[in-house]
Amino acid sequence: QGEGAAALAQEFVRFAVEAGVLRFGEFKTKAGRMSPYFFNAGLFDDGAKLGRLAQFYAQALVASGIGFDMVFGPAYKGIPLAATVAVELARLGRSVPFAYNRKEVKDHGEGGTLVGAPLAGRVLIIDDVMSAGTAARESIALIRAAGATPHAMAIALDRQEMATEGGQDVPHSAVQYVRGTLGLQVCTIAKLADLLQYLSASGADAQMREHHARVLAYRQRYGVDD
Ligand code: OMP
Repeated sequence: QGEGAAALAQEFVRFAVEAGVLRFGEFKTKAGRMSPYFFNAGLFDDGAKLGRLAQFYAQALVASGIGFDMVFGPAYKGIPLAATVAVELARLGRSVPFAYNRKEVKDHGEGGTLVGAPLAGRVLIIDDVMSAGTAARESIALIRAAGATPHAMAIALDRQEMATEGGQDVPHSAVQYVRGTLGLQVCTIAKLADLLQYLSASGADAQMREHHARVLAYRQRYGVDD
């Protein structure tokens, strides 16, 4: 991680905490773990926050140097993300085609489950959080079925914790699996290590120190090495 990316990650964590999107407490994750923090991207719920979020994705993408021919937003949460990121990329002079899927199969009108530009070339999938990687696998299958190439993924937060397979913990994260086994490039705005750094830098605040200790304990139990 370069200096610019590290600074962007800190700025993003601060933004997410201040927006109430990244919260501390006790939360149950999809994998059934009790987590001391939770990132709920659905709470970027006004125009200003959504616009700022899209800027973070676009900046991280440009800095990553990842090449792609179009963006795809998986239903439902990926749709506004990919749409706003496509707008932001165009603003930066990099307009690319945009598509998304619907979960329901339509039996009238335009038909099919894909909306927007035809899937073609190197596709960038835009999603919020990767935990176990279930959503990623679905998008990849859909893009392949359309004859395009799943090339990269952009996510806001990499939780850097063990993925699960058949209910069992495995010693790698979903991001590591997507990179290593599926061969996609992954761009993340921030990861668990950035959250820990943010919390330790806020150590003058007793509450933040407590959050830091809890998140650290969580990482010791479920975290993976970089
Ligand atoms: P996978 O599709 O298994 O990678 O899990 C991603 C999903 O986990 C997200 O779409 C959310 O439903 C959920 N999630 C969060 O959104 N934020 C978190 O901090 C943690 C989770 C989670 O349940 O692990």
